[in-house]
Amino acid sequence: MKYLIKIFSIFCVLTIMFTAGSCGIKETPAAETTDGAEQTPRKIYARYNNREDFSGEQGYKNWYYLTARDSLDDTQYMIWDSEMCTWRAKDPNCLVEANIAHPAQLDQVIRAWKAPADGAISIRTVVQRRPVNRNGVGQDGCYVYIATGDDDIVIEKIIDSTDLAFHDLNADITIKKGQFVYFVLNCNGNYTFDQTYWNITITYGEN
Ligand SMILES: [Ca+2]
Repeated sequence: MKYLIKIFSIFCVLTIMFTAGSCGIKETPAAETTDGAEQTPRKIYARYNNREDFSGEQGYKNWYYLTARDSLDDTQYMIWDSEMCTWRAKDPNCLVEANIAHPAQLDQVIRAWKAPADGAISIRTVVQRRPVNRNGVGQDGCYVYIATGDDDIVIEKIIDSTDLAFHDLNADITIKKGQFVYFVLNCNGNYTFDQTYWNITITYGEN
C-alpha cells in the first residue's frame, strides 16, 4: 500500500509539472492567443509589472514583446521560445526574458504596454547593465528610452559600458486607451555585452 501511495504521488507531481509547462509561468493555448496589438485589453488592473506579469502570450496583462529597426511605427512581434522561456526574434541576439533583455546590432528590443483605459499613470523603472564584462573592452554601452512614439520620447538615457549602477527612469504621464508605452533597449552602436536588466512598474491614478 505504501508503494502504491508513493507511485501515485510521483504521478501527481509529474502531471502538475506537465500541465504547468516547462517555464512554470502562464502560457496560453494557441486557440486563445491574442492577435497582439489588434486586440483590446480585457481587464484593467491598478498595477502592472514586467517581471510579475511576464508570460508567453502577446498581450497578457497588456504587455507585448517587440522589435523595431528604425521606427516604433514598424514593430515586429517576437516569438515565444517555450523551452527557454524567452521571447526571440529573427536575429538570435534579440531576446526578452522576465527580468533581462538583449538587443541586436540593428534591431531594438522592446517591451510595450498598451493602456487599457484613459488615465494618469505613474511609470517607475530601474535599469542596470548586466555586469558580465566589467572592463568595458569592446563595448559602447546601451541606450534606453521610454516613449509613446518616435517623436514622443518620455525619458531617455545612455548607459556607458562600465556603468553598472542602478538607474531610475521614471515618468508621470497621461495616456489614452489603446495607446502604447514603449520601453526600448537600443545597442547604442554595437550589441556586445548589452544584456540589460529593466524592472518596470506602471500604476494607474498616482499622478
Ligand atoms: Ca552596446
